[in-house]
Amino acid sequence: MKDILNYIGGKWVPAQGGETFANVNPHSGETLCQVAKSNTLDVSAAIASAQSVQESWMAKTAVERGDMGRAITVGMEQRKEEIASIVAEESGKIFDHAMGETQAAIEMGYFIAGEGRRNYGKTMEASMANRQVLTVRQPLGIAALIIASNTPIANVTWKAFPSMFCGNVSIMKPSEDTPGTAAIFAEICHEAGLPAGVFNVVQGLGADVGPALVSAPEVDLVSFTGGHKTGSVINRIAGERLAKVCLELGGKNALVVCDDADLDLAAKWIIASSFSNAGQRCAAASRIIAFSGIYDALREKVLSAMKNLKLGVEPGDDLGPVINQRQLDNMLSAIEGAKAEGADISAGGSRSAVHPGFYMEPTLIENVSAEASISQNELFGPITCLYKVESLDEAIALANNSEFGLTASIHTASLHRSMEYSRRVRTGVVVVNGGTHGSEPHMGFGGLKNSGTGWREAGAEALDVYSDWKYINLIHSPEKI
Ligand code: TXE
Repeated sequence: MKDILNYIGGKWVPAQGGETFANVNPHSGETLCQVAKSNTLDVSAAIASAQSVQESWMAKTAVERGDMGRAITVGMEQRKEEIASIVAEESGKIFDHAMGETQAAIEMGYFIAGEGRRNYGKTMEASMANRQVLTVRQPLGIAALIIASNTPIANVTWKAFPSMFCGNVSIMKPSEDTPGTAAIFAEICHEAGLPAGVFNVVQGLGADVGPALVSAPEVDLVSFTGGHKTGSVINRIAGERLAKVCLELGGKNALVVCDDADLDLAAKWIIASSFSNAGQRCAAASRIIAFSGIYDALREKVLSAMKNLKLGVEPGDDLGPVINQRQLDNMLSAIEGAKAEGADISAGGSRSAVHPGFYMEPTLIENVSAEASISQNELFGPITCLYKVESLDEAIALANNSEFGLTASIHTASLHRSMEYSRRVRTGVVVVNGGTHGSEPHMGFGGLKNSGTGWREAGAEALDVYSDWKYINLIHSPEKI
């Protein structure tokens, strides 16, 4: 992989301080390339570049901006193998999974491009005669797009396409763990003829460049995907200057299995939701809640399926490494903490030596209290906990016993149980007889409590994040024929 520079004002430039950091392959632990390690000077340069084209980009019609998004998407389609390879290499994903994510990122591009010929508003009549009102979406200005590493090309396009479509000029700060994915996206934007300065990429460590980007008075919107602790810091800093903030944060998602469920189906979805992407999904199932009558039978099915999971990044493997050493260390210490609180590690629990990279064994934990830190904290790895309940009420109370509220799933043959759970569980997404993950580009996504701040990204709902409504009142007088 070639060294990665910043993309500012349509040019590839090194960090002004001349520093770089290593882009590491989590599967092997090897350095892939060096990356521009930016500081506040680079952030200022990106802001100046964005400002220089803000008016001209805003002046484009929604159709023109949508068509530019389609040209970029076509470019992604033409280079999708290359994109997927970069995603796979720097995030430790199996190539087919990286390609699936790339395809979803492309679908997001086509979906938002289509909004160019929709972008619907409303009209309404005033109480007085000869006064008509129409609503139009208007751009916000400069958007700071700060993203995490778990699904890198999806995280790029979930923000870049709607932000650009709505008429904003954008500065993206990719995760330091997956810099190459945003870089190839910028290359494709450049090749598609996106005007210089409309989309900029500032590479670097969150602590070095994040605060400067978030606190800059020129930045009108901060859209962030990452941990709730970082999100809270961003919300405070940007909130103090009344900037618009959209936070897509973590989850501690519950998958409930009732005593009338199809246990083979439930076990299949437990494995997929808990361990695919090495559990690095905000929508991962990290709490499995089973009715006591089927607990042992379900447990056996899950444990035997876990034994067949293959770690690695080759075709046919099931899960790769976690993204970095720090995350792996966090998980291992969380497991030690759970054991200290009396939990049983029924499978896994250690670093896997199957490959030199940051591999965590798929882990199942039992006999842990709902209040234990491992029941409450998002670990973002292939670790899930199994709980026993006697009733649907108890399952719902346990599912809601979390500071997060992103997704939830229930397995049951009962329509009433599925509707009762869907109504009462405090999350943004509910799935019946499936996994806790799996939304699509045309569906809004987001959660309650520490999972978000009320916005929904993806779907047409994303336009509400990246634009504001204007109400235009037209008063016409009969005297002025
Ligand atoms: O996210 P971080 P990380 C959760 C998950 C994970 C935890 C940490 O629980 O264990 O977050 O993961 C940038 N100002 N999720 O380290 O630290 C940083 O450089 C501005 C759930 O990946 O939040 C990166 O680009 N920016 C989530 C981005 O923020 C700052 C997906 C995310 O980093 C910053 C990922 C600062 N002060 C993690 N500090 C989901 N919803 O899926 C860091 N950053």
